[in-house]
Amino acid sequence: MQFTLPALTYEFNALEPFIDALTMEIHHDRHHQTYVTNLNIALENYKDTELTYTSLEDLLAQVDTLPEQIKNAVRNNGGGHWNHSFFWEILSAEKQDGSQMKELADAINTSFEDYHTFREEWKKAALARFGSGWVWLVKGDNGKLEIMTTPNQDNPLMVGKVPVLGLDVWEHAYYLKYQNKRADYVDAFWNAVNWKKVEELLG
Ligand code: MN3
Repeated sequence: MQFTLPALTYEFNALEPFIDALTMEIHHDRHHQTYVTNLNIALENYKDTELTYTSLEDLLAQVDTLPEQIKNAVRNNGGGHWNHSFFWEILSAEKQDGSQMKELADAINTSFEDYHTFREEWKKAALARFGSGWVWLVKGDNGKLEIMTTPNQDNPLMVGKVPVLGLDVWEHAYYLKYQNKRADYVDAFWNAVNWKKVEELLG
């Protein structure tokens, strides 16, 4: 299976001023492309052996049991490819008010008391993730939504969870505009969330 870089459905500058155009361009065209390229190289070099998967999601779900020679490459680059593909989709140039979407608002209120509490917990998690990683909103076991973070390019699929929202907190995602101020980037993110997509993912 050969993987390819998905095109963005909006311009690099579409998320200004919250996420700047240069960051989007480098993030998509270089960082994401590198994950795709390195994932393909790793799988290409491994094609003679028994490795069966039907999709990237399938591959990531079995990452812990993959052969040692390919495990880290798939974890880092396959995770990187999936995470960024997901991230581009949950961002939107059109400002959306998630609180006006009933199913979404109900899910957040049931899981976190209210939207404000959800935002606070999300920010706390984003700032507590040391170094590089991601913050996620996932479907929990009891039908409620949960916040989790992962290091590097790990993601919820690797532990059997389904994400509905994610935020890249690697420095490459915000450093040009926000430098060391991750908190400001986390706050700005809410202006660029594609809540319609999130609600769709809630299912
Ligand atoms: Mn990134």
